[in-house]
Amino acid sequence: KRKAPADEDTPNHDFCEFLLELAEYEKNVSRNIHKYNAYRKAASVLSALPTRITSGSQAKKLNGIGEKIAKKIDEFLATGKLQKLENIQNDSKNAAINLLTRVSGIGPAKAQSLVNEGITTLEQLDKHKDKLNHHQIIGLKYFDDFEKKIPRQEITEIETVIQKHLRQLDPDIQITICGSYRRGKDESGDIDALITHPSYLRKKNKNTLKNVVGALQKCGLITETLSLGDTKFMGACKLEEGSVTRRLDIRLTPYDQFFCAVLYFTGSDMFNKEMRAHALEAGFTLNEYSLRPVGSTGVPGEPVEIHSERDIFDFIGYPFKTPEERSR
Ligand code: DCP
Ligand code: MG
Ligand code: MN
Repeated sequence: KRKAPADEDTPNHDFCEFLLELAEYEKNVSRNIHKYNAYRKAASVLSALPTRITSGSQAKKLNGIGEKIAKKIDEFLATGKLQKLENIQNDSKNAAINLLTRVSGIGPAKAQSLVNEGITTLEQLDKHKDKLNHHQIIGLKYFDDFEKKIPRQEITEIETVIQKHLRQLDPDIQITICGSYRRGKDESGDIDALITHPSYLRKKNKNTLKNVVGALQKCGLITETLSLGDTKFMGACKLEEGSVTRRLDIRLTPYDQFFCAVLYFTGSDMFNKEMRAHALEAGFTLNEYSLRPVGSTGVPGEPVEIHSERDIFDFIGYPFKTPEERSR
């Protein structure tokens, strides 16, 4: 669940680093999602700059960087650190909350209440499993594994295994690995698999996902289930005996919603936010299911017919970006 740190080879990497640390603090400890988004937006803007920022006032000219962040950049340039961040990091309660939120299934509110009950380490958490649900227990069990990045090659191999078993189940099922893998990253935090079937059109398809998960359990690939519904599986898998256990998400999408689903599930989350905002400005509402025009009444109309990812960009007049270009 830790978001990848800023790319180390960009000229403003150190600014991005402290902005992302502040973002984590706002999400996990303050629980201020607006500030979280603001810090992430600022980091994303800075990470895309080809040259080094040399002053706060220069940074302020950028879209997404205001007075407060400009001041922090000046402080960081002058002193090499940020007092606010030092204070945050030196507070042991903050540190404990941050640690516990790294367990899959533990959110900021749960972490807060555990710390209030005096649980501040993974060892203590392990002794109080009665306070955890199934997802959180598995998250704790695989704490180290789930924080290890997954090399691209391993995801490719897992995809091959899944494909083989899907073919045996039903040769018409299609699978696309999305997320950071589809954006071309060398390593990923988890595996995001999207499946669809030509005969699955909107109507509920009660058993497809359960059959898929069942088959992948039977062959030993899926080792844990965190949650399983009609369209969404969250769990864990292992390529072979002795391999690291990996987080695996599977979503089942109706065939006619495939391109909106693949766009959403490819991300990044920041890119999705920007694209959805652009869609609204162009008079459309975009989500993982459909693209719909929003009339003057504000009520969304019937979904637009989509035949490719590019169609979605074209409809809202947004310049097409390949998955590799969507990582900000
Ligand atoms: N997503 C989103 N908003 C969220 C969470 C997810 O739009 N709050 C979408 C975009 C993500 C995709 O789902 O790219 C997959 O989510 P992940 O958390 O798996 O993120 P990534 O695959 O992008 O990165 P990682 O390598 O950390 O898994
Ligand atoms: Mg992912
Ligand atoms: Mn995921």
